[in-house]
Order: sequence, then structure tokens, then C-alpha cells
Amino acid sequence: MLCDFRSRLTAEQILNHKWMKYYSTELKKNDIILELNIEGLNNYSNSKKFRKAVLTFIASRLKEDEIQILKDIFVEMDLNNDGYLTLEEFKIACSKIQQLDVNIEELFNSIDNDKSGVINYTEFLAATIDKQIYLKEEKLLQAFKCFDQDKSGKISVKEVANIIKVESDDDFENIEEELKNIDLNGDGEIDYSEFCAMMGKKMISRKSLKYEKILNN
Ligand SMILES: [Ca+2]
Ligand SMILES: [Ca+2]
Ligand SMILES: [Ca+2]
Repeated sequence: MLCDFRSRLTAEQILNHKWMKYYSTELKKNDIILELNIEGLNNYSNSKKFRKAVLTFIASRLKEDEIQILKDIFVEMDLNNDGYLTLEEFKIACSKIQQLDVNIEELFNSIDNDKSGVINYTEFLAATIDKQIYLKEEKLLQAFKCFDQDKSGKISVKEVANIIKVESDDDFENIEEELKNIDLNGDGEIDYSEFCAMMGKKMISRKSLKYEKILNN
């Protein structure tokens, strides 16, 4: 299915390329970890489930030229080259960054979206992709369309719950609460401009309004 981003392994596959492994040993010499965008990481870590799911969707579809430095950072953090970051590896990497005023374990857990105990490449990308990339109109629009399963032009609580596979009533209520804060016009659903605002797009551009029209027709 178009929307099942869990089945898309593009990011992991890139990491497994032979040249990637060669490249990685070359890069270990540099302290590329210092390039990590801590502000972005914190921002992700404080995000609620829906926003994280949107970023995961976008992260699973990034093109090679959009990943660039993040791939190098991941490879350097992944000390045993198995494609996953353990808490230990994450702690070692974070210890290289000065003035990191966060609880590392909490940060780690907030990135480990599927609660597998390790951070995989897509989880890492979701937490670290640059705003300039995820706020691109094409990315936001693609993600919006994925969540708007019935193509009504709006995202409902049910649609979000479906995609992030909410199982308990409590979790469903949490999503409901979460969406209430995003639903600026109070109609009970998330339209494209509300969606963009949640993602941090400051101004609702005329272009967004144009897309909204397209989505509504
Ligand atoms: Ca994980
Ligand atoms: Ca809908
Ligand atoms: Ca709304």
C-alpha cells in the first residue's frame, strides 16, 4: 500500500551498499558527529505522535542527495556497523558534543519510535532531517495525501489512528487530544494549512492555499 511507510526500506538499503561500508571506514577519522543538529533533535524529541509519524513518512522517502551528511553521521555513530544505534553507541556519540543539556536516555527513547530498543536508520533520519528538506511543499503534500486516506482533503482522528496503528482506547484519546491542538479552526479535522502549521511552516503561502483547493476538489 502506498501509505505503509514501514515497508519502505530505501533508507536501510542505502546503508547496506558495499561502497557505503567502504566509505564509512574512511569517514570514521573525522568527528562528523559534531555536525548533528541538536536543536532539530530536541524539536523532534518534543514532538507528539502525529508529527513524528509524518516525519517518519518523509524520512522513509528521502532521496540520496537529501540525506548526505546525516548518513555519514549515522555511520560514525554506529560503531559496530550493524545498521542500528544502541543506547551505548548513542551515549558515546553524544559525549563528543559539548553543551548537550539533555537527558540522553530520554532523547534516545524518544527517537526509538517503534520501541525496539535500538535506533534504526529511518528513525534517525526522522529525528534529524533538516527543516529545509521536510518543509518542502512536495514532501508535505505527499505526506498529507498519505494520511488523508479517504481523500476528503482533511485528516481525521480515525485516519491518524489507522496509520500509526493505535490499539488501545487510551491511545486513541491521546491522538484525539493531540489533534485538537492542531485543529486551529475547530472543525474536528486537520486541513492542509493546519497540517503545515503543525510541521512548523510559518506562513501559509498562497501555494498552500492553492494545494488546499486541489485537495478539496
Ligand atoms: Ca527502533
Ligand atoms: Ca480524510
Ligand atoms: Ca481543522
